[in-house]
Amino acid sequence: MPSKAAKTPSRGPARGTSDLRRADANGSAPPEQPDKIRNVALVGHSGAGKTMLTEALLAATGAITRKGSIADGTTVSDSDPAAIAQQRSVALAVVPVTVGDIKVNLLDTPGYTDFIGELRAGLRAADAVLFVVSATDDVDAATTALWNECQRLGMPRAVVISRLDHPRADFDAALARCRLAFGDSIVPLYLPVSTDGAVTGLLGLLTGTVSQYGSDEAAPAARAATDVELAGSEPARGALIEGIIAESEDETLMDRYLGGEEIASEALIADLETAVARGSFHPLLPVSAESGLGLAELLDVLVRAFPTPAERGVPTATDLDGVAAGPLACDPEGPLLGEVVRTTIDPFLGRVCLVRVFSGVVREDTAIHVGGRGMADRGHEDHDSDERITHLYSPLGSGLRPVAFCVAGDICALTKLGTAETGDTISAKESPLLVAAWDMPDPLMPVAIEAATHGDEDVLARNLGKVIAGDPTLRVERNSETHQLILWCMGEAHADVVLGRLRDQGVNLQTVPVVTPLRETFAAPAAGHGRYVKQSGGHGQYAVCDIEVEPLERGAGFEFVDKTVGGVIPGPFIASVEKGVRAQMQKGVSAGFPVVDIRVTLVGGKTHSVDSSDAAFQAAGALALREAAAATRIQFLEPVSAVTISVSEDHVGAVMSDLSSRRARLTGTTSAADDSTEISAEVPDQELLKYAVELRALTAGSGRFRRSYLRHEPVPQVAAPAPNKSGVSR
Ligand SMILES: Nc1nc2c(ncn2[C@@H]2O[C@H](COP(=O)(O)OP(=O)(O)O)[C@@H](O)[C@H]2O)c(=O)[nH]1
Ligand SMILES: [Mg+2]
Repeated sequence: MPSKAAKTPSRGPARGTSDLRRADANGSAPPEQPDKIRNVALVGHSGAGKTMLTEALLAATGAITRKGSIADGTTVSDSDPAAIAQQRSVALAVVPVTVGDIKVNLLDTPGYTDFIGELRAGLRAADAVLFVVSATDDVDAATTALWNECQRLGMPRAVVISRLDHPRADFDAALARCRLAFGDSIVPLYLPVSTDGAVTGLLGLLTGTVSQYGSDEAAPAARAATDVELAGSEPARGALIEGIIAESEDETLMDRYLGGEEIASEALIADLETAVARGSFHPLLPVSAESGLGLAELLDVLVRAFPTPAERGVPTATDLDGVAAGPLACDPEGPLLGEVVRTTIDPFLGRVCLVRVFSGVVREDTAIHVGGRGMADRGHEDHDSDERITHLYSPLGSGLRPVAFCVAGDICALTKLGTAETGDTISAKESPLLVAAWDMPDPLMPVAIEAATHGDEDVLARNLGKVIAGDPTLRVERNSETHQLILWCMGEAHADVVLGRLRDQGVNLQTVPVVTPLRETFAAPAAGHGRYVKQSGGHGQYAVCDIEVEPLERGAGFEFVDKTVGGVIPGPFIASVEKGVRAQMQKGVSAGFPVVDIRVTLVGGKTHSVDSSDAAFQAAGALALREAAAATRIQFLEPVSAVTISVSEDHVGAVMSDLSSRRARLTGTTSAADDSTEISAEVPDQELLKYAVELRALTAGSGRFRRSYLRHEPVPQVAAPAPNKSGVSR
């Protein structure tokens, strides 16, 4: 049990106007037991109202005195300059609210697909998920896919229909859309009650009482439902009770209910709470962040029905040699096990790591082990180090409040850890542990960047490392053929945020068109004469060589054959010719791309006893290759990738016809278990530059794809680059 008491609440770095409203936010001491904690991820479409709901829950629990607004950029969740600029969340925000003696960590996730890395981090830290669906909009495919994923993982879930105060809000239609998307197991606990077309109250289906909301946000007045209201809600009440009874562990209930017995609502509520925590029952609640409608009811569900961290358990862990660790539980007395779910760079505090603690207690002034594995392909080498916790905080949006400890089940922020990166495991120094790396989606949209000036290159290199450390959905590549610096991003909005962060850190950079690493080869055999002769004044230069060039099969590389006779070129200079040819191949003979798959045969030449040199024969070799290239057609080769696209049945046609416009070669389709189809194709990389964005547009956000480099193939004449106009920066 934590021995130290929490410090007097003080505040993190002041940032944005929302800080002014946080004076008493989250002022209580951290919880000491996991059963006093709930971790709830808010997920759903961008614009569904997650951030405003979070803000309204903060206000409803007295943590802030006044709600901020999205338009003014004053919410607790969205204080990032990029979020304010984009008018939507771009990062995960942890916002604790206190309900009685329970701390509910709300994990407000960004809804936009580009920020799926932030969503993953939120899910990793959560024990239950709240799906926020706007009463005015459809449920998008990405949200449905996430629901199905939570279903597979058995993650407890509830749904709120938000923005009910909106003039276009239609609860019944929204409920029908949720059922269509998530299945019939979605059952409302409350129905909205309207007066003159506006929603003014909530009818509790189990209690038969109505919470009547006034014009102000003060606590609603409770009253008994009228007979008309009760009659109107009867079908929904019946469905709810049957749903609860079907999930109840008390098997006699169904018979008693069907036999006409009135089941006590307390018993039903208890069964409901158990079924929600187990993940087998999914209640739906109507809310309005604007009017405060449904917030108290929602908090009640979060606290009473959502599982405690102890009920959700601990991810499996191993020791550093990969041997399974002993059984772990969400227990403050257990060995320390936590995971860095997010890393950001704060201009004042440096690296800030958000840590979900699974077992044990994180305390100030203790030695810990920080370890990470399995992310080498994203530029995160496997690493282990022992560090010391010097600064421990409870996060509130981007604000931080110092605390002395953080128990199993809770979420804290650690600063001053030199090596910790997203996905790393935090454990006790004397018994280091590792939890398995999580699946991170592959960034598939390349963005080429350059430092604006030579002087900016160092600043860019230094800060790039910091940005990568915090963002496992970003991959950095220095292309060895085009020499471009490529940031692989999830999409354009993600790229904007990444570039914005770099610019904020003082990096002066610009984006440039991505150059596809083409290669050049000879379309037909050709002969080249290389004559490098300079005999005016001083020491002369003399080298002449004749070569024949033939194309080889794909992947053959380069062969050099000497067929000269009679020593017309002395041995060392033959090697010089080869060197010159190779150097020219690297530089290209037409558009600046490297030449591959040719055989060069040296057939003749001339030497001068005084003026011939290694340098002269290198120059002659290069010249000969250029001459040969000029005498024939140069064939460009382009990289082609094997692409596998996973898409729902109704989008297969659109994806197929789009593929045919991308010069793709279909190699097969298979149908997967979950109603989706996998389309395999070979597609030139040139056609995939924006596919991450375009596939999303084609499939209403539901399509996914993977790609891997297959081989270089001839570029059709129409798609070839203009000769000698090199787009390659060297
Ligand atoms: N009328 C009304 N508008 C809302 C409500 N909640 C959110 N909004 C607005 O809907 C937009 C999106 O809300 P936001 O919370 O950023 O959605 P998020 O992307 O899910 O976080 C913003 O313009 C909000 O002001 C609500 O309860 N009522
Ligand atoms: Mg948001």
